[in-house]
Amino acid sequence: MDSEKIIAVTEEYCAHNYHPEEVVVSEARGARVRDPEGREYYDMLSAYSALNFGHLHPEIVAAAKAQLDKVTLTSRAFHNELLGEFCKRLAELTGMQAVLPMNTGAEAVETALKTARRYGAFVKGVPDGKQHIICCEGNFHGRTTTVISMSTDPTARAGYAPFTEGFTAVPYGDAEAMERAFTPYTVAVILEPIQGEAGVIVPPDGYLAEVRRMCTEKGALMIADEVQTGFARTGDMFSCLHENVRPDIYVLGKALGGGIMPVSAIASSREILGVFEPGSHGSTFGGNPLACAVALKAMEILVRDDYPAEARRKGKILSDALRSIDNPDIKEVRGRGLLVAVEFFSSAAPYIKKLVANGVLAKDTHGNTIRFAPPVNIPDDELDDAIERIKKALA
Ligand code: IF1
Repeated sequence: MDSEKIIAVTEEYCAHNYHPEEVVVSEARGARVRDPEGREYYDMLSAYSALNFGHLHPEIVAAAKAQLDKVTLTSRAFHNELLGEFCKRLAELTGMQAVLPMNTGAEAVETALKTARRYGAFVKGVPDGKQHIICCEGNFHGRTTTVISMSTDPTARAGYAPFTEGFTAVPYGDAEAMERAFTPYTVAVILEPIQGEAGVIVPPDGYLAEVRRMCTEKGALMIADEVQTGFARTGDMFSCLHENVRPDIYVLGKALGGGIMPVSAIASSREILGVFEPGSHGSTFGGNPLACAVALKAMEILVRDDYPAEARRKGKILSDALRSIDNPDIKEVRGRGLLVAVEFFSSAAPYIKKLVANGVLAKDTHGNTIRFAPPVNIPDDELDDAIERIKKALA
């Protein structure tokens, strides 16, 4: 079928919970995708940073194919060969001791919230039902009802009440405001080291270290949601490392699945994850052998090919190029590593259309900001070509 017919069927039968660009991606490899008519595009969104390894990374595909000939799903009712290896490797990579595997980012966020509440009740002695968690204005942590209970975005909340209680949102980047929000029942702070959906908001230097200090002083758990910023995207293996901060809980997802399938997890200490006993939390697919095989290969590649250094190097090339564009409508270029945003004074929509017309796929957020997040392993010549096309579209 041609693009038009494909889009019509989708419009007819799929809920309109998105407003996608009118581009059908029918084939993809690396940083490039192709539509049914053979038109080619550079993917500068990377599925919101789930494609750090690009489309169909050959080694990850090979790992998936090999596992498909063995076993893909056991549930946690039985052991499988790879779960222990996966948890060990992810614990080492994060500098933590233990891991709880899930599937989507939102599930991992929910798992972190449940961990913190239980830790507060069972270990800190907070009366069960009084657990309090501090989050940040402008946050995006996923789409489940408890997670949007933390959201300050009316679009994410309208009509979904009643919400889960026990959250206080404070201005992002403001350490003093956060310090004032602590109560004796505060069991955790949850934040993105860089806010993605809010438009790639980079907090002031030292902010993460301040949050770490507060949580340590007050015995609250620091939960870093690195679903989008993790796995080299912002130029460090994890964005917290930019300030040498170790959170109590890492929330991880997206790129952990190697661009093949959903894989998420929380990584923490054995003591904190000790709040779980059999039957107290779980997931049908969490930790399945296919997910572990894909994630193990992805983690191997991240380190072997030094993705953090690649993100820093290419991020500078991209940011410098975007800053060189002479267009008075550009308000700011910001970001870190290969998570870069261009904010316009006017709507970003017309620029998105020009980008698509120039063979570049990107998406706007909050109407006036375009996020650029190519695969971290985009070849230099393709990055240069994509930049030339972006310059033409945004000039
Ligand atoms: C959409 C963007 C939105 C995330 C962080 C948890 C999750 C996400 C920091 C949940 C997911 C995705 C979801 C997708 C668009 C995209 C996104 F910020 F990346 F651009 F929405 F804000 N924590 N972000 O960024 O992970 O359950 O989706 O696996 O929902 O529109 P998930």
